[in-house]
Amino acid sequence: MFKDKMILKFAAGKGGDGIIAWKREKYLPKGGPYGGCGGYGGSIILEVDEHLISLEKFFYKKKIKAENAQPGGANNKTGRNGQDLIIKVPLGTIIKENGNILFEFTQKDQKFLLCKGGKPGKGNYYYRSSTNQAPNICTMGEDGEEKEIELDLKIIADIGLVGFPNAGKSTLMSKLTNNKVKIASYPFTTLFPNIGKIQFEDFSYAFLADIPGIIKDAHLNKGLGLNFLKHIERTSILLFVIDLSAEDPINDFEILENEINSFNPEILKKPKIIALNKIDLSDTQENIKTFKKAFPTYKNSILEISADQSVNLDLLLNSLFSILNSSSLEKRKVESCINS
Ligand SMILES: Nc1nc2c(ncn2[C@@H]2O[C@H](COP(=O)(O)OP(=O)(O)OP(=O)(O)O)[C@@H](O)[C@H]2O)c(=O)[nH]1
Ligand SMILES: [Mg+2]
Repeated sequence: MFKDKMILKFAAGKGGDGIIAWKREKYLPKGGPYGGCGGYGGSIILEVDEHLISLEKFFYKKKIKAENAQPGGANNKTGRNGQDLIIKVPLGTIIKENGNILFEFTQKDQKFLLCKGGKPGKGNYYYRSSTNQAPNICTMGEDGEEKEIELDLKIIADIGLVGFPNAGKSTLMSKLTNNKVKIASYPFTTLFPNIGKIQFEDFSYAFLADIPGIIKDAHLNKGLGLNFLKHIERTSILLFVIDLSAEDPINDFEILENEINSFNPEILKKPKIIALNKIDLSDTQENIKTFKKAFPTYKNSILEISADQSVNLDLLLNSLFSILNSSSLEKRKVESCINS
């Protein structure tokens, strides 16, 4: 089950209470204060796990709580600290409280202290002084921070695949990346986003995101709707896949552009590559010609390919590589695999 949004309560552990205790030793008749302080409550820390691409592990949870600390002990013993709780979240998770962004996980190895554990209470040993040698007071440990948090996942990838159902997006994904996703001849085979890694010849790499197909009126919730488009909002390149054997590829492309535009017009400002797919099938030459004629401005962005038969995929990879390396991109560049 893929989940990319949820609201959850998080609570750090309570600090341990301080206690009142007295020194009572056989040959020490006067005794004295001897109550220890409590420990620190466990904090909640969020941390990126690059291998996660969904928030589903939180689905059955309502509240996540870190451990409380132990109270102080007699003999001025400090209570044990509550254990910090480290929770792994997918790269691309946005942490919001009351609609405000607290943190965004955009890089691997990032950590965020979400809820701080409660401070300890003090035992009566702490309060001893020259003027008060037998303090009869102690304080309680503080509650840990508690927050209601919205987790919103927007996958971070370099290239986003868009197209109608059955256009061949997943076929292309499985040819270009290490992710062998499900492919089938019926629409809506892909029901949630997938990510794969493209390895370029110079050992650099980029992440490709495959999202479910989009159809006409997806903005009115037809098909699987448009919610998955948020997962390509942060990509550097849009890779359209158009099925040349469809009845009207030109209309298909226009529909895709309109649907994306109604979701977020900013997405369409990204560099695009339009892969006209399935050229291995007969009678596709005419569609190629009319498509190119209909979109002269995209002349240099159109490539004819066969994902299934691996035709022109090297050209496609070259185009992706050169766009990713172009200095005009303010987004993350292709990183060297040595750093991966
Ligand atoms: N002839 C031919 N068939 C292809 C080509 N690429 C994909 N197909 C076929 O088209 C069908 C759909 O392919 P998928 O890769 O599952 O398409 P998709 O765009 O991921 O579809 P959804 O997940 O439903 O959105 C499958 O039967 C593929 O084998 C191609 O280049 N040539
Ligand atoms: Mg698919």
